[in-house]
Amino acid sequence: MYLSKHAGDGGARWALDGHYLPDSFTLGSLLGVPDGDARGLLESLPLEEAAIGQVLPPVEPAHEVWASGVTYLISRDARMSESREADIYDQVYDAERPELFLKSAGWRVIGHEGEVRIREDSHWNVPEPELVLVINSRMEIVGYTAGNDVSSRDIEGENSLYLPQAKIYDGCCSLGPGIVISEPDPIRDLPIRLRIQRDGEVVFEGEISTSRMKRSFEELVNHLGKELSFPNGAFLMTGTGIVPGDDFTLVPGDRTEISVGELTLANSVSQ
Ligand code: DO4
Ligand code: MG
Repeated sequence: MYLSKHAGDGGARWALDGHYLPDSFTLGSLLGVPDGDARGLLESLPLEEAAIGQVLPPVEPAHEVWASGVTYLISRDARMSESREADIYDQVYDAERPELFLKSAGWRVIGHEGEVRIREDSHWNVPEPELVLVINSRMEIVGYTAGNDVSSRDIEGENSLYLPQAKIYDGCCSLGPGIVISEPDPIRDLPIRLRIQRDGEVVFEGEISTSRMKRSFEELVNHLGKELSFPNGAFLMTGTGIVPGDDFTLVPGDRTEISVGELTLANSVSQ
C-alpha cells in the first residue's frame, strides 16, 4: 500500500495506490489508530479518481520530523574526522542512549522534485540519504519514506553546540515521494542509494543497506517515545550510512537522488 499527497484545486489531498482518498482523510487520523487497524482502515475507504496533482511532501503541517544520528559506522567516522570533539561521536555510537534531534516541523518539509537548500554561511554541505520511519501515536512503525537530512559539515565540525544550526534551517529536510505502508521486518534490509548530479554528470554515487545500522528501529523509536507523545504520529529519520569524501560539497544547481527500497526522492539544490 502506497500513500501519496497531491496538490489540488480545493487544497491538498491524500491518495492510496494512485487514487484519491476521500477529502476527509488525514494522515494524522490514520496514525492515531493502532498499527493492526491501519491497513483495515485504508482498505475500508472508497477510492476516487486517479491522483494526478503535483506530489507534495507526505506529511501534515503539525507533524514533527525527528532524526537520529551516528547510527552507522561511516557516520561516526565522518563526524570524528570533521570535528574537534571527536570523542563525543565515538561515545554516542556505543552509548545506550541514541542521538535524537528535532529536524523539522511538518510545514517546513520539502517534497519530491522540490528545492533543498544549503546555508549561505557554510562552505561544506552534504545530503544525508536516510530511511525515515513513519510512526503512529502508539509508537508502532506503520511504514517508511525516503529522506534527505541536508547538513553543514563545517558548522557542525566547528563546535557540536552548533548542531541545530548545521542541521535545521529552511530547506534542510526533504521527504517522499510517498509513504510505503509496511511492517518493520521487510524494511530491515533495504538498499539506500545516493546519486548526485552536477551539470548532467554524476559526481557522487554511494549505496548501503539498512541492515548495516548499529541500532534497531525499535531502540530508536522507544527512545523517542520515552518522554514525548505524538497524538498524530511522527517521522523518524534513522541516520546516514553514506557520506561523500571530505573534498565533496554540494553546490547550487546540483541534483540529489535518494532511493530507499523502491522509492526515489529527487531534489534540486539551491542557496
Ligand atoms: O551528530 C550529528 C548528526 C548525525 C546524523 O545526522 C547522521 O548520522 O545521520
Ligand atoms: Mg543524518
